[in-house]
Amino acid sequence: MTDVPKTHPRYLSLTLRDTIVAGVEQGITSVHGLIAHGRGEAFDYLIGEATQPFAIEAIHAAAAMLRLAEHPVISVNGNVAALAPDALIELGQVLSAPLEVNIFHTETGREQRIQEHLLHHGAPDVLMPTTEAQLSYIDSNRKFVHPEGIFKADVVFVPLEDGDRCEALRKMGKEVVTVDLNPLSRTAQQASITIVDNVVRALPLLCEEIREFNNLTAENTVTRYSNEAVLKKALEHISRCGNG
Ligand code: PTJ
Repeated sequence: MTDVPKTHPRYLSLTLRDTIVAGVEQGITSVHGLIAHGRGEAFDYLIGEATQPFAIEAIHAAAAMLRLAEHPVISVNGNVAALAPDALIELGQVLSAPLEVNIFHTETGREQRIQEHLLHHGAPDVLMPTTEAQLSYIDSNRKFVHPEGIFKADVVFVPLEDGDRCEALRKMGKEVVTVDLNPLSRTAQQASITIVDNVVRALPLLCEEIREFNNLTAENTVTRYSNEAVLKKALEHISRCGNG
């Protein structure tokens, strides 16, 4: 790990960089994941490296949607596995939902290493992609899913996604909850609910919100939620920052 001192003004951001680099070194994160992380960092900088009200609004709706789901599933790629394994496991526990490995960049053994990493962190079980169940409308490695996991899910939590699968899942009639720092990404635009925040900040807040969840107002929360309006607020926030 880095020798950056804790007093460094960018200590947290630099520590996260170390974590993602360690993910690559352990063979969990794809080397492409470093580029995705850098893009995320740029947007995080623009939103002020803090959870903003538009993210809180989306987290509230996401908690309701995930709690109302009959079969929610948490999709895990190489970036999220490295950045937030404990929070992913906690989310699985509060929702009683399975974690499922699903990656875009195929590399021998990486899916197994992600599975082992999550089991090592205390996940009770981790579903793996299969050839038995495949998503429609998509050609990449992401189409291979587990029949009892993403294939069967009514709501899929897919943080840091590439747009294709989000679109495919929506076409298949599933709801998608994502976390993406870029409000302009295809995933952000196509998901049912987009939390525009860093996944390391958003996941613990989402778990907390689900724990304090009020069943009586849940349906209303989901019905009233507008992802378009929330993304607009995120973009307005970014433009205000840009204008000083
Ligand atoms: O492990 P794999 O093979 O499935 O690959 C995972 C990545 C993330 C490399 C893959 O899904 C990919 O290429 O994603 P994209 O298309 O680069 O999109 C990633 C999105 O996540 C971008 O919009 C980034 O801004 C955003 N992002 C990056 N880091 C974070 C983030 N959003 C939230 N929190 C972050 N820490």
